[in-house]
Amino acid sequence: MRATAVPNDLEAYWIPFTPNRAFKAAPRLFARAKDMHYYTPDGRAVLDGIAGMWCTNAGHNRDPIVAAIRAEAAELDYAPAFQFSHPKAFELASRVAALAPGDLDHVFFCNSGSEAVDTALKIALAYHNIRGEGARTRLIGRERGYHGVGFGGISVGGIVGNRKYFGTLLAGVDHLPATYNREQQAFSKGEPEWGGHLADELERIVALHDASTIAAVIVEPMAGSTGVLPPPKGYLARLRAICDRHGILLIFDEVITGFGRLGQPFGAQRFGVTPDLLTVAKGMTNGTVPMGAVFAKDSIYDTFMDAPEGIELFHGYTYSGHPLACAAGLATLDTYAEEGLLTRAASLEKAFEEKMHSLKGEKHVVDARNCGLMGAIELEPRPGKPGARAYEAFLKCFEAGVLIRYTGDTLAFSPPLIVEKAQIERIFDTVRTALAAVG
Ligand code: PXG
Repeated sequence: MRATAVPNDLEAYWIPFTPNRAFKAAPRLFARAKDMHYYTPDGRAVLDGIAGMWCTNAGHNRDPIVAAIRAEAAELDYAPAFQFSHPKAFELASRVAALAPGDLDHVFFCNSGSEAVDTALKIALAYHNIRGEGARTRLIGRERGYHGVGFGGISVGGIVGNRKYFGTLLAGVDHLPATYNREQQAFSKGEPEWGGHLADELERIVALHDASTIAAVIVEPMAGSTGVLPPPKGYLARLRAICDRHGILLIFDEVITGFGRLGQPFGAQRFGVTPDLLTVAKGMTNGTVPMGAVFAKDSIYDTFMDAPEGIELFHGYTYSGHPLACAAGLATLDTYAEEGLLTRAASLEKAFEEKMHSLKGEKHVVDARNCGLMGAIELEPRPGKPGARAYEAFLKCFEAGVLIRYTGDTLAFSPPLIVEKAQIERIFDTVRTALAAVG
């Protein structure tokens, strides 16, 4: 056991998306990590059932990735991102573009999923503008969608708490209905049979606003944050067809589903539907150095490049394509390739599914759903106290040495893609014991 000194003043740090007062009264800290485990400051091992926050797909502190980041910090700490660049930015863009589906061949770098989403929305608007269709300004998201916390992302997102405090948001946004319906879909394995028709709601929205005013539709191919919602069979293909019919761009937000989570490099490949723009972050650098990106298909990129000489897109960040992030990304891709991690989820999916669905019938469990190495158990909320039951189950798992996530009354699971079957069993056995102990 290795102990780590802990700070004795927790006041200054304002922790994101966390009840700060409760947290500071009983803090949970991690001091280090290796492979499938975190270690608390007092040296207790915690099995990681959620890949950090859906991002450390190759497990923690992998030696080649650590070495690449160290070497780059000593070699090129920073290069200006506008008017200059550095070799690894081009190399990483080429290599990730080669993994992406279809002709999503061009890559714009940013530093997070939120920035990737706002970048994609801006590219969509500018694309129509320079083609002379500047009236296409509307953006369509989906209820229960999570697209980060920028103003663009919360506007197209569909989470009430993330929207209601923050003013008027972007104008001209509409939302598709959520694809989840427990009565029709409870305990589905993989893509639910029911719900493909919900894509046709896009036709209703088009009829209301007219296609000539709509720039883009953005969805997670499989929603993560709001409780792991696999797309109903046929849903994404129908969205694709409606977008094509009306000249609307389709954006997939693959911040969680990108880089192997669903058994293919991207969800687009798993579901056989190719978007026009695709956002990633998290797994791109195995969670090590912040990085996000937008993939654009050839015809979108070419439209910008066909414009008169000059800056084609008035957008970018000081840290777009940061050298450390690029070095981390390249080493991450090597690790994914060497260990077959971008498709490994496919070989573990059945074991993961069976073990997770074996929780059906346990106290409080009203649904279980999964796809790839991503799953959720939904609990009956405690009357008058939504979220309390899941929070308690989450705490009990943590005390028992297993890290999971909870959102509302849903427990979510998304282990690093190096997870072994015995560890999958341990995760769900721990959840079973926790559920038995939760009132
Ligand atoms: N899009 C999607 C689909 C996401 O899941 C973002 C954008 C924003 O990424 P950044 O890097 O700006 O946070 C996300 C982030 C959770 C959880 O457990 C999910 C996310 C982040 C933190 C927690 O539900 N997703």
